[in-house]
Amino acid sequence: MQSFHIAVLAGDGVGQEVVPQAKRVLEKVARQQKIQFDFHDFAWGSDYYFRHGRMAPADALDELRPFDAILLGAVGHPEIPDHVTLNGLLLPIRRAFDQYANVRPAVLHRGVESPLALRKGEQINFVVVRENTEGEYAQVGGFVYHNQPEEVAIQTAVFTRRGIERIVRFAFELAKRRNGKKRVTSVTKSNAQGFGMVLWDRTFARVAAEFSDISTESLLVDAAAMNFIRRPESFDVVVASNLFGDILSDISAIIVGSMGLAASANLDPSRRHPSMFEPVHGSAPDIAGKGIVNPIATILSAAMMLDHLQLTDAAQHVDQAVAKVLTEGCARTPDLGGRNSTEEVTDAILENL
Ligand code: GGG
Repeated sequence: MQSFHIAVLAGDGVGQEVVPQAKRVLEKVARQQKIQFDFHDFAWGSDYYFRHGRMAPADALDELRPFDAILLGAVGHPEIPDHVTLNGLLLPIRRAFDQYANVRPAVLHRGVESPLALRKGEQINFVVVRENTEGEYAQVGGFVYHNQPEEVAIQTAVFTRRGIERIVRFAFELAKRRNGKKRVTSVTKSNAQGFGMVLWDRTFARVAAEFSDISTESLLVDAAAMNFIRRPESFDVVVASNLFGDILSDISAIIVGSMGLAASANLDPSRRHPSMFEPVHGSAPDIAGKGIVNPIATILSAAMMLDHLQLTDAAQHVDQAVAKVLTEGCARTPDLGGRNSTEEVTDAILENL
């Protein structure tokens, strides 16, 4: 029997509620497909921080390295600065395991209402590919005269030719594989940021020349934000820097109905390291502990994990079960206008699996 070792980091807030639901789905699909998941739960995150003064042990990355994949819930706590929680757990994992491609699909499912007034028959089905290891998230900079009136903070964005080239190439290859419009949109702000983003534009043009069957478009990030609302149906694969990809994928999540549906994969396409799968949403302290968080973003992230582990049938079965529940509207959490609990939505998905 094929067996997979999965590191599970439920993390903070609603992460503790959605990850057990994704595990229920994975356990059922494993029984059906005659595969096995060995889950190893790591109690890292904000509770760990309150006890030890850090989000995870010093050798956390070494502990995670041997796993086939990582399933993560959320990080963030109202009593700990966000830069501490993010830089203490999530970002080091993405960087250390070279998970340079953050893939965030945006699909408007049948039965789900978009807040946009779409023209009849228009579909939203695109994917944001976010550069995940450098750019504006590179931890380069520092404070001078810390906490003094003349304090200076320097935050440097790092764009490398290698980093841009590999994410742009990943986007083109994804566009080739996808059954979509065969189109890649590159997003920068190169009119204002005349170094890193100019290198991005040049690199995009150079890589695009290798893919004559894929059409291209280059947008400034402000125009991209506008066009996500104005013409969302026109996008297929959108490639953007770390910060822009993060912001744009919140827009893409909400126009397809809810942050509670937005899945993501942090991929090391070379497969040298474990890749990590997580919902786009954070720890949502306002609804944590109420049993009403939507588990679907995490369940769809688990389906992306199955796909990455080359368990294609299993991934499709989970996607189809979710699609059926959304189409029929038989169970919905409040973010989608329903009254069902987190567990009830998972129950409905399990019934359809
Ligand atoms: N689901 C993971 C999570 O908690 N994300 C919260 C967050 O702030 N992420 C920042 C990022 O992805 O850059």
